[in-house]
Amino acid sequence: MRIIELNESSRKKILENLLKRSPHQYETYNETVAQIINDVRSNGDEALFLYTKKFDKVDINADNIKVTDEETEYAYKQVDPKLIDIIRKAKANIEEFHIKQKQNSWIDASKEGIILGQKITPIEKVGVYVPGGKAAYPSTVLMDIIPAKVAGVKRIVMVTPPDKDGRVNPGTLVAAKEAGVTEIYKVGGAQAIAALAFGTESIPKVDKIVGPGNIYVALAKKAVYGYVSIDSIAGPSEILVLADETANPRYVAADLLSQAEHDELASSILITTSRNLADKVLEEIENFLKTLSRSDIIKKSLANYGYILIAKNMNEAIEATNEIASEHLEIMTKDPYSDMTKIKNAGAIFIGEYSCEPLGDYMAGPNHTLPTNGTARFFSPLSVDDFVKKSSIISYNKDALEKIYKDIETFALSEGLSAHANSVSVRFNN
Ligand code: HSO
Ligand code: ZN
Repeated sequence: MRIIELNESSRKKILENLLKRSPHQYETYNETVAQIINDVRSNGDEALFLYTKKFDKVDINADNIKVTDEETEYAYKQVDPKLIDIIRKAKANIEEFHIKQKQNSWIDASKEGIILGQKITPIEKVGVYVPGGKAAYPSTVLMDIIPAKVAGVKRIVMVTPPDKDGRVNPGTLVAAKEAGVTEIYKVGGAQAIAALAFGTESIPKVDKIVGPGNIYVALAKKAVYGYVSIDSIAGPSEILVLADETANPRYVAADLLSQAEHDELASSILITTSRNLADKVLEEIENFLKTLSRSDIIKKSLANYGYILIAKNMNEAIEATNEIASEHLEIMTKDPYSDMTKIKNAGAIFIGEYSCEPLGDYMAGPNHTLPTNGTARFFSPLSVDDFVKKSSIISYNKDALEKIYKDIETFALSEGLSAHANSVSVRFNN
C-alpha cells in the first residue's frame, strides 16, 4: 500500500492501472470461449458432459446433472443451523428492500379518445451462475435470486460447477432453496453459459443470465449477449474510503482490508485530506495483517491495486472519488451526508463510521452485485428492474386518430414510406 499525493499525473496513472483489472482486457481467451460455446450450441449435452469431464474432472450425465431434493435436504443437515437462521434473516432484509423497487404498470387516459401506458412483465426464465470452489458465496446466491423472485420471474435456473466428487457446496444449495430457486444443474464455466443461452437436452434455454464467474464465464456472457440478456460483466471487488481527519483509522484500515481479501485483483483505495490519518491507517493495516487468514491475497491486492491518496482539500478528494467510480464507497468525514450529495459515481455508498462495507455484503438489504471497474458511471446495482421488461400501450379511437392522421401521412411521405401513409389514410378516405 503506497501513499501518493493526488494530482493530475498520479490520477491518470492510477486510473490506467485500475483498468488493467477489467475482464475486457482478456481478449486472448475469446477464441477458447467461442469454441466451447459453438460446441455446446451444436452438440448439446454431449459437449457439456465432455467439458465437465475435462475442466471439473467429474462424470456428469443426463441422470445426475440435476440437483435432487435428497441432495438439497442433505445440504440442510451439513450447514450450521445458526447460519441457516442468518441466511433467512438476510433474505427477509433483501426481500424488503427489493419490494420497494417494484414498478407498476401505468395507464394514462387523460386525453380525450387516447389511452397510453406502460405494461411491466417479468422475464419468464432466468439463469443464475454461481461459481464453485472458494468463491461459492451463499450471500451472492441470495442477491441474484431474490430480486428475480420479487419481480415475478417464474423459472429460475441455477448452474454451478460440481467438485471432483460431483457435489455442490451445501451453503449454495441452502441459500438457493431459501431464495426460491426452481432448479439447479451441476455445470459451470463457459459451457454452462452456452447451455443456458441456447439450451441442451438437459438444460433449459433462458432469457437472461446473471451472476459472477471467472474470466471464461465473463467472456462467455459477453459472447451470448444479444441471444439472451445478461447483467453487467462482474470485475474484481473494489472499495474506496473517502475520509478526513475525523475518521477512525482502525475502522478505515479494517474496511480497506475487507475487500482486499476477495482476490489478488481487488482494489482498496483511501482518499483523504489528512496525512496524519494516512500514516495511522498504514500502521493499522500492518497490525491487522498479522492475524488475518487471507493475508497472502491481501498483500498482493494491496501491492497491485491499493492506494492511499492525499488530497489538498475535500473538493479535490470528491472529484477523484467520482472519477474512480468505485463499486463500494465509504464516507467517513465530518459531514458525510452533505458530502454524499456530491457523489455522482458509486455502486453503493456507505455513510458514517458504523456503515462498514460487509454490512452491505450480507445483511442490510440492498444488492451486493454492483458495477465495478468504473462502470458505476453508467451502470446500477442489480435490481428488480433487471428482471422485468416493459411494453408500451397505445390506443386511439377514431376521433383521436382523425385529428392527427394528416400529420402522420405527411411525416411518413417525407420519409418515402407511402405504405405507412396509406395505413392511416385508408381509415378516412374511401
Ligand atoms: N463484496 C462482494 C460480495 C461478497 N462479499 C460476497 C462477501 N461475499 C461484492 O463486491
Ligand atoms: Zn465482499
